[in-house]
Amino acid sequence: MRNHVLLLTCLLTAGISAYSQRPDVTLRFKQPAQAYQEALPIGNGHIGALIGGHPNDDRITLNEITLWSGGVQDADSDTAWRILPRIREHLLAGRNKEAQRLLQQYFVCKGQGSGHGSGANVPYGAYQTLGELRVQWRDTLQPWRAYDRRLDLESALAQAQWERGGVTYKQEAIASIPGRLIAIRYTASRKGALHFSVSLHRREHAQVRTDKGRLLMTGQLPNGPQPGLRFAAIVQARTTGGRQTATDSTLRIEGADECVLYFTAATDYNVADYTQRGPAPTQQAASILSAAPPSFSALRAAQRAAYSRLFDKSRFRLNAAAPSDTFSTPERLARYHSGQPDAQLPPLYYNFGRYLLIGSSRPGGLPANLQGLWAPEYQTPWNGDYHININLQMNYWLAPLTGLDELADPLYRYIAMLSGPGAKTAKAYYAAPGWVAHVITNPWGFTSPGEGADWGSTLTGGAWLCEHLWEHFRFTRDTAFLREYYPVMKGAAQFLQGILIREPSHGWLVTAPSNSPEHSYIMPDGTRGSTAMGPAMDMQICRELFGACIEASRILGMDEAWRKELDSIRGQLAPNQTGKAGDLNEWLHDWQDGEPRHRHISHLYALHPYDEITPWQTPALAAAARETLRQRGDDGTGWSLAWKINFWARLGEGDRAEALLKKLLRPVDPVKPKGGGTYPNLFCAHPPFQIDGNFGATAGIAEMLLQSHGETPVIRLLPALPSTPDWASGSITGLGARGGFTVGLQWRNGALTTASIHARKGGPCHLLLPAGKQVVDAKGKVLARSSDGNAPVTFDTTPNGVYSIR
Ligand code: FUC
Repeated sequence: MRNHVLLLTCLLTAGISAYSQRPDVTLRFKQPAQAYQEALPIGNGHIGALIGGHPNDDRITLNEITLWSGGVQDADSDTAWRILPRIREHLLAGRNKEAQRLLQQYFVCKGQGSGHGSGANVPYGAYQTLGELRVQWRDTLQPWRAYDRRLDLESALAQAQWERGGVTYKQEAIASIPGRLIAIRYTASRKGALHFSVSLHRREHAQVRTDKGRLLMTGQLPNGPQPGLRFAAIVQARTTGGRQTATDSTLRIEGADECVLYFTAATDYNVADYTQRGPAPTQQAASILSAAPPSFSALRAAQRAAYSRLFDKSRFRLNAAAPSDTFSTPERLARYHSGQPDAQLPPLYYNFGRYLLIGSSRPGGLPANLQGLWAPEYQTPWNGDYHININLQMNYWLAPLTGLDELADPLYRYIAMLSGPGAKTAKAYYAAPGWVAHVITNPWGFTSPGEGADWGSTLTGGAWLCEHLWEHFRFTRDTAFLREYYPVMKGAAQFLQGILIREPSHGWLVTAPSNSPEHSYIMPDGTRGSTAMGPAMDMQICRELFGACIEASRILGMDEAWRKELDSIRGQLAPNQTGKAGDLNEWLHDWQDGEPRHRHISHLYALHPYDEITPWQTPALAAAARETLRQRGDDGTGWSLAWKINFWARLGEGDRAEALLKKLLRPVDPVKPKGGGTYPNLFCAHPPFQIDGNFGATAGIAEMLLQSHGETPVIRLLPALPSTPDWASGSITGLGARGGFTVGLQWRNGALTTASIHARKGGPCHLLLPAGKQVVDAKGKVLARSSDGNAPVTFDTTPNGVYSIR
């Protein structure tokens, strides 16, 4: 104990100048950021910044999550439904090429769609940077030295420190939760040593001026040729000592002892109704940033409390030591890649993934986009949008697993929002009831097919999103939530129900026309194409959503007749099939892959995220899934690697999952990125930067340690623990399990030692209890004992009851 106190005192007095870091919660650099993939992200779900910490000319990227160009448009081709019978005739007769030709001609969106991924100046729009906050220091002739920069994930504080001319300078930045403020404090070891100018920049569509001593940026983004969303940002400086002056567009700080820069921003995007405009952004920003904002310490204390409440819900620890703590994060990545151990990197990645979700998703805002909310670009890659053939979904896999359910609220609302325009799209293309969303979506309610028939016509995007509504219920047993969102699920199911046709060989019900996300096939006659009927993923999504609606309607006591109908249809859907090569068929037929190593492995949807295939319930299909993964290989884009971690975890193969995690942690150069991996600041490299891989791998780590699957979910402790020394001993708290449980675990030498289960709702708990273990309640009463560790035990729980396994 005395040693601990001593150590703590040393650490506290050393501040950040000592080279100590907590390797599972610290990102660390020895240089200012040269590229944004070296900068430190901070955010509160509404606004965010990338802090580079440059001692001469610091350029801080600023973001606001609703800052989207483009606007509401009608991109539905209203008479497309007339061509549907002809497309289907071709498909039924095996003339896929003709079907795809018609699709490209009549069945894509009206207008320019996503602008081929560069839609900033077309109506689809793009998520854009708000601009840059520039801090230019006055005395830069002398070089800086003793540089240190770090992000502490436990307190969500980004700091940089350097020395120049015998003075130590320090920059500390936080994104205030629950406020919509970012605050950056500058201090120096000598009084009166702060001299710099502060300015705001945006390359286009903005004006900056000073207003009552503050910087005010206002602007309006384009909606194609029309004016679009309006925005405003305010920067205010509060100094202690010295002088602060404002010129036309710059704040000058001279001889200050301390300076705090406050930043806020707002747009007139209306989250409650995207077709309407919200209040004027300038007024919104002015009301957030009052003339006398709270002190940095007050903001920090409030932020710390609000942040810790979320971050501390789950903590993951591996007991093996990290290498010497003098290494920076990029050095650690390089060492790890060269095969040197660093058992603290997986926990760091896990903590960072959760940190990023806390920073980019917050009730009342939009969901985390392709870059979360951190983007320095005016034309973000793929418009930084909401791709719903994997990417948006992957962003939220971790939420129910790692104690961050409440942060998925923007996603749930977004799904409900899409169901409005999606009903119009369903009529326009399929003359079908319910709603549909295809592949690309934006905050302007875009649900039409994309502009390319080969990729843009996957019709299960919206239905896949509904999985998140159902899973939220499975994890929380929150019936009020289910009642609220059931109509959205039902609408997506009604659409699918309305478009199923019978394929000629077996009479199975299939979707048509669709495709398997972004992949292509080669038919036996050599025809290459994408358009198909009944791709495996569509059928799995139908089974999952229909199953969810059947159970939900039963729980809610509604729609009895429809439930029966769905049940009967569900049994007639084309099943999962294994091909002659032993892998799972991606299409209705055993066709060859257009790209055998393709990044999407959509037909394994049934293995993850859906739990239709599990090694214990469907061993033959699990073997086919394993073979599919073998054929696809272990390489891929960032998110593809992350998905593979989840697949291997579901197959119970911890070592493969760890191997994939190691691949994902391969260092990627921001300037010359090549292949999937990790940038110096741990942002996932598709490349380019896409945050889905960060979130997906965080979920994957959780899946390695705890799973809960099946119609009556059975909790499995350590289902895919790697056998390597790094993972041999450790602990994790706060993992969510289906049925309304929160689980904590400890293990040593690869075996579970103890676990605790918190029954949030109460009710029966089904658990695969390891051999030799028993379940006891808070009073020590034994509720269940394991026999051989292979058969699940069931015990009753009371609401808020806590149970131990020992
Ligand atoms: C999907 C993927 C791409 C990329 C894009 C944003 O379409 O196929 O790899 O991640 O989304």
